[in-house]
Amino acid sequence: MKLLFLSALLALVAGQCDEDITISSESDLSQLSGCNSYSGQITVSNYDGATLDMSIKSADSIVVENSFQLAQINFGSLTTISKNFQIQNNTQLLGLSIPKLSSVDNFQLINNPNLNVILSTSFSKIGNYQIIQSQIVNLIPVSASTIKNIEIIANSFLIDISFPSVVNNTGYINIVDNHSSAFASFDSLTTISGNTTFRDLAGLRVDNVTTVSDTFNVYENTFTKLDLSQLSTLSKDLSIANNTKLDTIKIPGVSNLGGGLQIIGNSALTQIENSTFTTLSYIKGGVSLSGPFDNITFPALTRVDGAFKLNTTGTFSCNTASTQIRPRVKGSYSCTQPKSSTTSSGSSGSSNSPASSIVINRSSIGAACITFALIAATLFF
Ligand SMILES: *[C@@H]1O[C@H](CO)[C@@H](O)[C@H](O)[C@H]1NC(C)=O
Ligand SMILES: *[C@@H]1O[C@H](CO)[C@@H](O)[C@H](O)[C@H]1NC(C)=O
Ligand SMILES: *[C@@H]1O[C@H](CO)[C@@H](O)[C@H](O)[C@H]1NC(C)=O
Ligand SMILES: *[C@@H]1O[C@H](CO)[C@@H](O)[C@H](O)[C@H]1NC(C)=O
Ligand SMILES: *[C@@H]1O[C@H](CO)[C@@H](O)[C@H](O)[C@H]1NC(C)=O
Ligand SMILES: *[C@@H]1O[C@H](CO)[C@@H](O)[C@H](O)[C@H]1NC(C)=O
Ligand SMILES: *[C@@H]1O[C@H](CO)[C@@H](O)[C@H](O)[C@H]1NC(C)=O
Ligand SMILES: *[C@@H]1O[C@H](CO)[C@@H](O)[C@H](O)[C@H]1NC(C)=O
Ligand SMILES: *[C@@H]1O[C@H](CO)[C@@H](O)[C@H](O)[C@H]1NC(C)=O
Ligand SMILES: CC(=O)N[C@H]1CO[C@H](CO)[C@@H](O)[C@@H]1O
Repeated sequence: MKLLFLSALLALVAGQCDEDITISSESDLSQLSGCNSYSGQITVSNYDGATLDMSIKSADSIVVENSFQLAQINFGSLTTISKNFQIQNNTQLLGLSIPKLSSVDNFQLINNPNLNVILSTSFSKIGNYQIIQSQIVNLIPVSASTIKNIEIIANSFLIDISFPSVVNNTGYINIVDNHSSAFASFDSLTTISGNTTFRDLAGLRVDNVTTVSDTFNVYENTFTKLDLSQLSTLSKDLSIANNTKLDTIKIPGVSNLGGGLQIIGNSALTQIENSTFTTLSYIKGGVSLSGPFDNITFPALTRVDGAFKLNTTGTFSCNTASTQIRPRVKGSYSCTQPKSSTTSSGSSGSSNSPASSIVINRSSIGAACITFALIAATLFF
């Protein structure tokens, strides 16, 4: 009873612990003294100090933004944030100390371009996890098995991007890093609900993923193998573009692709072989393939509902595509073979023959001879 009375008195002296509050100076901080847990949002904006210390244990939300003097944040007692934890636009911020924070719904570190030291424990409960533009070298570990969105962008010193405990991703994943050695690994991950993009990575491990309910994009990475051996459900588009060293793709278990397929600009990818799309039988959307292909095989393909576009600069020919692939395409079909000096087949209007290749229409040999004569005339006379 006495204790209750005492704390009630303290709260009265110290002010409210349950209203949204904005803090912009060290003296404003006294309004929080006596608050252990805070129901409401604490916003620190245009703060005039170099160090921000708070001893709050929990709050609905804490936002620290646009504080250009701030170098160090110390939230030594903080364990729980039920809504948002946002640290945003603090250009001089170097360090963040959250040694006990283990539960947060929306965790965002955005545009703190000098932030390089985070003192933390692991997140045992986390919704969104977003770190954009910092100099951190280590992620805050996640021990939770479920996570919502993951967004890791432009952290140019970050190499190890691993989420070993995450099993279910109920949102999207967007990992766009710029360290040339960055690798992402999700060793336990089985399901991804939202859009997924992996860009600029030197390594990617998502071996155990079985289900992707949205698009899956793999862009501009430098790894050589894309292994999705456990994947059986891919509900929307698959796009693999501009990966300069990629030479092997393994997605043997997807039989129905719920969207389109794009494989373009992968300069080392010469084979789409039996082990690439072993069981793929139906593609709901269009297909766009462009690259130095020597072999293209879809051993189980029966039907492509969308348009089919092939640009082959390897030895795989439009002739072969025309007999092996074209009969299964319901949408429009086109094949180009820029380097080829032989035929570009596919006789309907949708077939393109670029100017650089010579096309011989066998039913109009006369015309071809006239063309040849004209070329010869310009060359020799
Ligand atoms: C962060 O700074 C940028 C540019 O200075 C500004 O456009 C943006 O609104 C700021 N964000 C916040 C949350 O204040
Ligand atoms: C990543 O690096 C590339 C190449 O250096 C650069 O063009 C791009 O703007 C960078 N992206 C981000 C998000 O920093
Ligand atoms: C992951 O999601 C699946 C399907 O929704 C569910 O059966 C499974 O229990 C979830 N696993 C975890 C660890 O949350
Ligand atoms: C990946 O899946 C395999 C087979 O289901 C399992 O044995 C292995 O432990 C999983 N790996 C991880 C890191 O969960
Ligand atoms: C997912 O991808 C679609 C198509 O590219 C896009 O319209 C949508 O905004 C993306 N959603 C997210 C959350 O990135
Ligand atoms: C791939 O590279 C081409 C040519 O540089 C570019 O136009 C295209 O936007 C890139 N696509 C992706 C998904 O990176
Ligand atoms: C690919 O699979 C087809 C059909 O199953 C088979 O006829 C062909 O020999 C295989 N090719 C290779 C190189 O294994
Ligand atoms: C075909 O690929 C080559 C080499 O990547 C490229 O230069 C050309 O523009 C592409 N043509 C079409 C029609 O996509
Ligand atoms: C080939 O020539 C014949 C006769 O001149 C013409 O009817 C046909 O449309 C031509 N085919 C192509 C693909 O140009
Ligand atoms: C596995 C396979 O079919 N390989 C072939 C790919 O294409 C090259 C060149 O056309 C052939 O020599 C290979 O046998």
